[in-house]
Amino acid sequence: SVPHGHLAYFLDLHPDLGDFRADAIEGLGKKQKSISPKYFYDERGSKIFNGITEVKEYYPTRTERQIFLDNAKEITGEIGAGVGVFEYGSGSSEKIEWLVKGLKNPAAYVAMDISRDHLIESASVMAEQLSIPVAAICADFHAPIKFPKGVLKDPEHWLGYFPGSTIGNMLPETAVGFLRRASETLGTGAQFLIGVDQVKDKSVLEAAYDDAEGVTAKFNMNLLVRMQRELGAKINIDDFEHYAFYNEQLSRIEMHLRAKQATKIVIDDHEFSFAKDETLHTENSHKFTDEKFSQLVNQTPWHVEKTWTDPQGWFAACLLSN
Ligand code: AVJ
Repeated sequence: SVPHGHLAYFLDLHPDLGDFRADAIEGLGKKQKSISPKYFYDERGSKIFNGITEVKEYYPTRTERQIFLDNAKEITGEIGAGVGVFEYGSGSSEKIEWLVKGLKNPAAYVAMDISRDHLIESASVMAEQLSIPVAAICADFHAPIKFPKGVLKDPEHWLGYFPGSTIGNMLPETAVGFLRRASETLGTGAQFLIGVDQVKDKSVLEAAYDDAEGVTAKFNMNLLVRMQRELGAKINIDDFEHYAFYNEQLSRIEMHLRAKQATKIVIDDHEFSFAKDETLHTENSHKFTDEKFSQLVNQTPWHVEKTWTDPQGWFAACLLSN
């Protein structure tokens, strides 16, 4: 059993955490070497990511926060009374406070996260800080979820909350699957408030993913550090460099780890050679226009109800209804 302090409930759906060793070996064996960005977020990686959100060039976090704060009245008005808030990825009280404070009689806050420890920790803090029932569900983004019956009073409707443009990490077809699943989870009459990073000048995008302080580089390089430490991989870390560029065709930032010279990575008895300039693809971060995002949403039971943006149009808060 899991200690859950003041939580209304703690539901553990035992998400598949993935197998770093198997996935690294498989990904390094591909023609375009690749690995899932989910492996960025060990304890050190999560700390470095928090650092990214504070660097000058990384506009998404602070722009989204400003959009929420500037439009809180209108957004919460559009959502209405008595909703249950379901956050994809357990948040911090800063990310949720404006919402819970602005909503009329919110019924509950339920956080979902794949990391059990992180979830229990952050949901417990929320339970102390929010004056509404707080529950937690340990699950994967893509898992179908049935809310436990009879624990919390049924909300008027559910509001999904997915800030940060994390949806941009998904390939378009994966995002469609995710949104369909979310509609099933949240039920009919639901809404979904989602942060969506926008297409913009290439130089702004590329600077956001290659900041002068090198925080993003450190975040990316942390994957190699993790492979060394957790998998006993033999890697000459200095042979690699952070590489981020905007792929205009696919409207996405791609992050790679690029070999500065011919080198290799050895894991167990697997040897993976890199030619000079060959890369390990570590992340995609898709950027959207209103039109492209609507096209994606319209392949699911959702439609875009309303969109708020900042004066530069760099980021959008989209409210969906199903
Ligand atoms: C957490 C996925 C939204 O794509 O902007 C930041 C991750 N990667 N800098 C993003 C990230 C490099 C971030 N998301």
